[in-house]
Amino acid sequence: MSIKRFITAIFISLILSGLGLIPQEPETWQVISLDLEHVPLRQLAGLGLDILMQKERRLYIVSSPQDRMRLGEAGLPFRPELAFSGRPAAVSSSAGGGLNGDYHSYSELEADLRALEAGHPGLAKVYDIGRSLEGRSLYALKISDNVGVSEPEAQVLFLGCHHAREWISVEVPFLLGEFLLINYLTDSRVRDIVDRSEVWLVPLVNPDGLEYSIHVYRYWRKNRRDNGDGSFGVDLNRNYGYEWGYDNSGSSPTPESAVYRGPAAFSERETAAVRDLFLRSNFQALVSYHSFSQVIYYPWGYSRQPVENAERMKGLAAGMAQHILEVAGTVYRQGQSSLLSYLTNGDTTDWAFGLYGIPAYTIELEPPSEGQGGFFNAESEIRPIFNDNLPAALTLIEDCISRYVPPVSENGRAGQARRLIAREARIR
Ligand code: 0X9
Ligand code: CA
Ligand code: ZN
Repeated sequence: MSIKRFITAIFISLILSGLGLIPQEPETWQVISLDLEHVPLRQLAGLGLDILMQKERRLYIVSSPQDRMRLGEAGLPFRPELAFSGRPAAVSSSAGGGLNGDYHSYSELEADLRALEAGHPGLAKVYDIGRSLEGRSLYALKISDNVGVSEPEAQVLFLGCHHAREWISVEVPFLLGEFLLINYLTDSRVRDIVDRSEVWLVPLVNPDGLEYSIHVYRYWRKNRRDNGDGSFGVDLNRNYGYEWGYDNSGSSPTPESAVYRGPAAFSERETAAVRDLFLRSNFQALVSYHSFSQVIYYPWGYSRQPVENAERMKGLAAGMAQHILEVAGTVYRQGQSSLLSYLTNGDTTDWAFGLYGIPAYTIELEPPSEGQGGFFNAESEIRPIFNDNLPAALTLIEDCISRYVPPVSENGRAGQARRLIAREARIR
């Protein structure tokens, strides 16, 4: 555009914006993408752009308002993907399949959980069980018959994404929920499970970390607490309250460490939300999905001492590994975490087992090694990884159903009857 036209355009837009007639461009960072068919890479050289990645002939860029202005002046067309200013409300889900592909972002998961709830009334209910540090909702999906009622049924909890970069660990619990709901009417095994248990899913324990991993730094692990010393993040899988900070093996008191355990047990809103969900519930078993290395761990993590009286927990681990193997021949090892890998303290499963005595597992999903992809699972691997893990999850729930004894103080009819009898006995 000529100088004259440029000045005229600025003049007109100043007048119009003064009148409030054109919406102000938000002063935010945006992920934008350019079509490389139309914008050759060499045209972008020299613009000093922060290139995020190239995917399917599109180039993704983290852009400031100035970057976008320069692109506009150079006549290079771009498409907005995401806006962010570090505040969750500014993050739109307009990336669609773009930036994080088929994986769920926070807002995509929120929408999909709500869609499951809306599509399966009476069977699925979304609960807001807390807020992350940056203000995102921590969502739980409950799946059961009469879902609005708390019935005396076995409750099993599946958690995902304590660690931001372990994207696949969001998908497996989410797909488990979707599977149970989609197949409820047609599959008698699924119907039995849903009718006789309460399955709880929290696919995204660490939403702030996940968003940071999607938009800023793919390898981020912790949450996004500002530690006040220039470092960020607490390792949520070191922040639980059983033998928290027992020693410094695999758990660090140093804020900048990737395994920083936080200033106190349950100092983080995300772990406190899981703890509070436990306090309101009666879970019979827990699985926390992580990635990667194809292994099923059970406590202890804080000590090499063997767990006592845990034959059932060990037997179930062996059974789950066998079920996974039978799907497609994928080998998951299983055993005590501190013996099979390294010592840690303050992890989810030590706490659940240590405090509640329930079988508690960390399942490290595929692949087996860094060399085979590490934290990066192809989108085409999401389904097969879920399929591998489905029978193991179902049999764990079924085992809990078969052993379930309703508590004496439950609110169901039996409990009411017991209370009435007790009252009459007192009156007499
Ligand atoms: O270190 C962790 O929290 C888990 N591994 S991950 O690579 N997903 O971070 C493993 C926890 C299992 N517990 C022990 N190894 N003690
Ligand atoms: Ca029920
Ligand atoms: Zn992990």
